Amino acid sequence: MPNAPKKPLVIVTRKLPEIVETRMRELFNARLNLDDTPLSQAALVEAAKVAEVLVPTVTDRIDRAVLSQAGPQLKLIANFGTGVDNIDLDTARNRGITVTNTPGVLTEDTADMTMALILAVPRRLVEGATLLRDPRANWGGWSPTWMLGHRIFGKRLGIIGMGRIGQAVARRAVAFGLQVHYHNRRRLPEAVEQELDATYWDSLDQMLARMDIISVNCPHTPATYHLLSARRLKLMKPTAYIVNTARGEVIDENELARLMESGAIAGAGLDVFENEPAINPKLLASPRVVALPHMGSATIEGRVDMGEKVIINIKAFADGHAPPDRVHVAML
Ligand code: 8YV
Repeated sequence: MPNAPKKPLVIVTRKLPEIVETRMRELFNARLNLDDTPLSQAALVEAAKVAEVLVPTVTDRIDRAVLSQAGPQLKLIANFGTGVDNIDLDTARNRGITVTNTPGVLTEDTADMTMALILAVPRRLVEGATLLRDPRANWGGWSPTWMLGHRIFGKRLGIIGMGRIGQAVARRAVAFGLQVHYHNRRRLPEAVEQELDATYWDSLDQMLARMDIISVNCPHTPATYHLLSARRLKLMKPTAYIVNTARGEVIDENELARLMESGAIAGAGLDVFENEPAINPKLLASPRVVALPHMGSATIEGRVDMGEKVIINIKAFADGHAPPDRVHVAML
């Protein structure tokens, strides 16, 4: 009987859903992280020295230092996540390491969370809910002028980054009566613009100055780091809201906190932060900020689908095929 093909050593940096781990054990020589303790940089280096496939997440910094100490057997980084800003892609490419991600399967969940924040911030959802649980608040009942927020219907939503998630946000926004505007590196085909009833702005500056709500839905790349810089944030109307479910690094967080404090921006819904898990304390202190702990794709269905994508990418690679979700620097 011919020998069974050797299973690749796959090192997974965080605990994944049970069903994903079980399948990985069946298919690969999988080294799992059952107690979910995040790996230090030194532990990542050790993993890269022996793994044939590394499965990191957003919390692992796979930087030049890690990659330059990787052993020659490391041929694939199958990221558990869509964003790949945790990986030094140039160094990976120079060392002949393929990088894959998990696009598509968290689009709808992330768009739902974006829409939830678009609703929550102007309508003061968290403020109201928190208040009822505070025994000191002693709610005396309904009042015509109490807890008033602002209407969503008819307002202008400016989406920055009209990829899969941006378009899924636009579909939801249309159903809520928002006017959809967008800025993107490339203009969408006319048919898609018509379907979404979306207006394109070549100039991000001009769009920012005219929107009631801004939603950040672009990836974090060297080109989008602090895309919403101090100068650009100041272009927003003082009555405008900002929502970010993409990456904290796209917004200058300290400047956002300052502008929120001075009342130059009306409110913010933030699921991601520049230096996670640290958050600028001024943001957390503001009642006009709804802050979430990076939950955009946090559904069990989403995480299982992500795991399935990771497995398909590894399996294809191990069988000598091109994995379906290869990341190319040029496409970011
Ligand atoms: C994931 C995300 O939870 O996929 C992404 O880019 O931001 C998140 O939804 C995380 O990245 C997992 O690594």
